[in-house]
This record gives sequence, structure tokens and C-alpha cells, in this order.
Amino acid sequence: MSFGMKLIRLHHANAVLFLVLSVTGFILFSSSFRSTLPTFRVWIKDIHVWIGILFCVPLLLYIPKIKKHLNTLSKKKEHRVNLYIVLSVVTVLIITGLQLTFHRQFPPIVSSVSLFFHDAATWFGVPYATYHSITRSKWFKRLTASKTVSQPQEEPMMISEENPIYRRRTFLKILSGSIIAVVFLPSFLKWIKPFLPEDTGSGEQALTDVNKLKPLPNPSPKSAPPVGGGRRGEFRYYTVTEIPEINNDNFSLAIDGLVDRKIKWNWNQFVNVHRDVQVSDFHCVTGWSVYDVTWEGIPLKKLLQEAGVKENAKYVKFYSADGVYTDTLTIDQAMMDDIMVAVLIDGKLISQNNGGPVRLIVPKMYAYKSVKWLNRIELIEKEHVGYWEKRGYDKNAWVKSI
Ligand SMILES: Nc1nc2c(c(=O)[nH]1)N[C@H]1C(S)=C(S)[C@@H](COP(=O)(O)O)O[C@H]1N2
Ligand SMILES: [Mo]
Repeated sequence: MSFGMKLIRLHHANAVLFLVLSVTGFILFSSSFRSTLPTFRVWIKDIHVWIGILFCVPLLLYIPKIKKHLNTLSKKKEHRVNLYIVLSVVTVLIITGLQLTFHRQFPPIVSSVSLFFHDAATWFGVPYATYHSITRSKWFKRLTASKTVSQPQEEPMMISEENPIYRRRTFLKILSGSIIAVVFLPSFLKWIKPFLPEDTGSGEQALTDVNKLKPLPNPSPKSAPPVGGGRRGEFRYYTVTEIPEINNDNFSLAIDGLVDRKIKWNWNQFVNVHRDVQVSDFHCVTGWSVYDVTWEGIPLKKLLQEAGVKENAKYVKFYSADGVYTDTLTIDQAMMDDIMVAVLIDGKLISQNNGGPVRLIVPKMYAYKSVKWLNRIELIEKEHVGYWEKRGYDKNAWVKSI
């Protein structure tokens, strides 16, 4: 096989793999697939990682040939620039992808940075690759050449600007570029928004909130203004069900099971329970984090002490008002000081999207432990496997500290 043929085959193999990576990547990025296909999501992640590793094989075969390839392109500036762009994007994707795959070996800040660059390279790379594959495809060339002259084999550059083929080609290139931009723009804007300086996040949250609870809890002076200075970073709102709407009529929080005194609060009682304030970080296992969140709520430890944990209780199980999501901690874990049944975030009632009015937070563990719309805490003897753990997440949820 000639050198050119080999390169073309490598290129095609990579194009197919890149397509699979893009599709699986967008499914992972999109929050809507969380509720429709939760189990599927864990597989998609595995497929994405394995295809990503497979994607490196043709590239490794290519590395020794880069020099030769560049030499053959010495007269084609456009192609050389394309090659540099593609190689840079792919390098960023592979390095950050590997880091994210082995994120447990790193502190979360490293994953945050990787995730940013992985996303950024995707938002640039996928539209670029789409544009590239359209404008370099055989049918595009045929489409732009057919009726005028017989198949121009060479570059459009060689045709003078007055030539109708050149104009038609330029027009179709601009058209393809614009269509691609329009298709990708909404998701791109959604991704970039939290990184823009004017975005405060919380304002919009309050508007869309449909939880109607009265009275509103009175924030402690440490919460408003937040002692942590206000959170840095954005939550990505996750749910595996419809988001439950919680109001005075359907709110309750119970602590029961293997306890000495079962307790059940309604909203009026619950807002009057004494709250503490703490500042902590929030880490999702998929790589994003929110730092310095000022939470106000009741330390879980205090609730457990108030209810009185029976001798035979081994685990604490948390239920969500969504009726589906649960998770557990061992009693020892549950006694950590910074676990909180949180009600306020940075001085405001936790929004509905964010798991409000009451959610659990377990700062030292990945946030799949931090059950949203918390409505029941049950002390049990036998181990319970949580929602995501049942679907492939690691039972060990400890975040590696710096
Ligand atoms: N009820 C419920 N709680 C949940 C989840 C969920 O889907 N449903 N997702 C968990 C995961 S994986 C994360 S990262 C955090 C996300 O919190 P956020 O949606 O407020 O950003 O909530 C956790 N608690
Ligand atoms: Mo998560």
C-alpha cells in the first residue's frame, strides 16, 4: 500500500472513531439523558472511554510518519494548518480525557481544569471536524464542480476568483459553516455561560423556582452575606426523575428506623430548628466542582443524636422526595462534622433545581451521596446500595484531598 493510501485509511478509521466519541460525549454532556437513560449513561461513559483509548492506536501508528506527511504537504499551506489544528485538538482531548478517566488519583481541581479543556476542545473540535468532513467530502466537490467543468482534481486555489466554480464553492463553504454554527451555538452558549464574568447564576435561579414555602427561613448573619464570600463555579443540575415540586402541604422530613425517638417535621417546625453555617466545596464525580459554598442547615450528626441511634443500626439511608433516588452512609461516615441537612445556600433558600428546599451535602465525598429533595433519613442494619452505585458508580465515594 502506498504512503498516501495508508494515511487515508488511518484518517477514515479516526473519523469513524471521532464520530462515535462525539455522539457519546454529547450524550454525557446533555443533562436530559440523565433522567431518561440512567443505566445506559454508565455504559455510554465506558464506551466513550474505551473508544477514546482505541482512538489513540491509529494516532500512535501515525506519529513516526508525521515528518514525512508534513513534507508532502509543504506546498499546501491550508492542509498544513488543518493538520496542526487537528493534532492540537486531539492532543488536548486525549490528555484531558485520560486525566478524567483516572480522576480519582487527582484532587478535584485538576479534574475541573481538565474538564474545562476537554469541553473547550470539543466545542471547537466537533464543529471544525464537521465542517472539514463536509467541505472535503467527494460529494461536496462534485456538487461544487459538476455542471461547470469536468471534475477539477486540484485545489480551488488554482482557479481564479472570477471562475463560477470558485464562487459557488466559497458560497457553499460559508453556508455549511453558518449552518454548523447555528446548530452548535445554543449548546455552546449554555456551556460557556458560567465562565463569563457577568453571570451570577443565582438571580435566574430564584425566578424559575416553583417551590412555594412559607415562611422563608431567616438567614443567619454568617449566611447573608455568605461568610465564604459566595460560591465559585456553577452547579450542573442533575435529576433522574421529574423535578419534584415542594410546598408547605407536601413537605416533610422524617428520621426513623432504628432510632430511640422517631421525629417528623413539617415545614413550620423545620424552619425553627437551629441551623449552623459552614463553607465547603462540592464535587461531582464527572469532574465539575463548586467551591466555597456557604451552606446553612442542620449538621446530620445533631439530628442523629437527637433521634438517638440504636445499637444495631449500621447504616443511614437517605430518601428523596422524587421517590426514586436514595443513598447511604455508614454510621461512622454519617457522624462526620461537615455533613449537613442544608436549607440555605449563600444565604438563600436552596432552589428547586439545586435540590431544595432541603438537601443533604457530604463535602468529603462525591456529590452522588448528596441526596436532593431529602425527605427521610432511615437508620438500618443491612447495607443499602444507592441509586448510582447500583448503576455502576463506585461505592467508595471519597474525594481525594490535596
Ligand atoms: N434526588 C437526587 N439527588 C441527587 C441526584 C439526583 O439525580 N437525584 N444527583 C446527584 C449527583 S450525581 C450530583 S453531582 C448532585 C448534583 O447536584 P445539583 O443538581 O444540585 O448540581 O446531586 C446528587 N443528588
Ligand atoms: Mo454527580
